[in-house]
Amino acid sequence: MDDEIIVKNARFIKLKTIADGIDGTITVAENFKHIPFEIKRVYYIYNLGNQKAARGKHAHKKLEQALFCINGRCEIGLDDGENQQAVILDTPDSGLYLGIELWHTMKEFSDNCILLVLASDVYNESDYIRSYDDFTDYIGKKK
Ligand code: T46
Repeated sequence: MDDEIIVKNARFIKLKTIADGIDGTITVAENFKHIPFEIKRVYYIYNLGNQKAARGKHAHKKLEQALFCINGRCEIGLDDGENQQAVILDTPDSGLYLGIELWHTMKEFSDNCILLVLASDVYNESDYIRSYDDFTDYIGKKK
């Protein structure tokens, strides 16, 4: 599993965290500070008890996102059309910036996984590229 991001348009994000001893911990994400875009949508994925669960398998044309596994763990497969890698998300204060034109797959979820996603825009199906062939065509045409 990779500790270093080699694909385009992705990087790890570290959030500000304040530990309050026996009273727990606060982790904070602010627009343009920890998150490199204005957050327009928040969604979260859970109920991932089935070991075969796999999500994603698409890329976005314009949407930028930040993924945080705020409980449990999961694996994110990343493919920019040239390089592929997999990263693990398993701490609530460290996440993944997922930029444009990156084919991504989420899998290997722990039973208790909650994947929180911050997105730069509202839901728009026309921003998705849901076929891998269309993805390679799309990025190929832009070169
Ligand atoms: C992404 C990864 C990380 C909506 O109606 N509104 C929404 O905001 C979202 C996120 C989804 N939906 C609908 C669209 C589908 O009918 O929910 C259904 C499942 O969505 P999808 O198959 O795209 O879910 P994932 O987990 O494969 O992908 C999601 C995001 O959709 C996607 O943008 O990058 O998480």
